[in-house]
Amino acid sequence: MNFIVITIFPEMFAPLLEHGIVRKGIQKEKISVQAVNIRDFAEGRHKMTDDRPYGGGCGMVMKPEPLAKAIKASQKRFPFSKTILLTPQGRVFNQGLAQEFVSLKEIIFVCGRYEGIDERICSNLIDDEVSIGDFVLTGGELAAMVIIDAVTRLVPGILGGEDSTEKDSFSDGLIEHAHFTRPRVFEGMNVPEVLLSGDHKEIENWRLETSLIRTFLKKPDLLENRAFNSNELEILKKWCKSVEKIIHTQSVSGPDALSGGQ
Ligand code: 4GX
Repeated sequence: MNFIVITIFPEMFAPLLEHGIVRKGIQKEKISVQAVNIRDFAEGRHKMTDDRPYGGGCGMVMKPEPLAKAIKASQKRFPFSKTILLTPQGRVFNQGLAQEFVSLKEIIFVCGRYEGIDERICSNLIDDEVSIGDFVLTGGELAAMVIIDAVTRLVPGILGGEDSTEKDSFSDGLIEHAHFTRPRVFEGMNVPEVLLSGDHKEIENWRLETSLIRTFLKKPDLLENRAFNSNELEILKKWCKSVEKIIHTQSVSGPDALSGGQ
């Protein structure tokens, strides 16, 4: 997987490339990230990359010529690439898009600054517009980094345990179960007993059940269109029975039965 980022601030990408999984991916030659400086394609003594907007108004717009040259040079180097503009107007990035992007061989990210880029760039040189969320950044660079980060961890052979990306939240449509590590007691709070039992089947069950509960409480919409497997259905039926039992107790003993002890 090869990424090019087109930017006026190529140095911003160094920290992403020097740490953690992205660095590991580069070392293992599973990914590459190259920053292309738009200024290198600018003309004149000042190498200007922005200019005042036609029609007036505040703010600056990125000039089309250097940007077009930078994009064309990158597309020439990456003939099979998709060119993506980071903009709040784009479709919102999510895990599904990350999975879509990881199947691409090459991606070119165009990072705009100021009020944006000259409209005439969009019509011919941009394949797709993506946003990382409904808020306004000062430039596309952080958005590109977010996407590179999320896509990189899906590239096969980069994360240690091959199945750990498949198991984590969203990839299987449920929120992840809780995690615990040593010490056994932290600030008076215990690790759930079942996790110390060594019974792997029970542990798997507990994880699935807490996963389902957390999804039900925090993101119930994820359960609405889900095709449940038999283990999951068992757990849902168990809850159903528990709830029915509670309701049944009420109707047999009457509403006053519970306040009797007060
Ligand atoms: N998710 N921004 C881009 C300048 C700009 C505007 C229009 C091209 C076209 C953002 C986001 C984001 C702010 C990056 C405006 N460039 N990018 N920039 N949210 O807010 O991706």
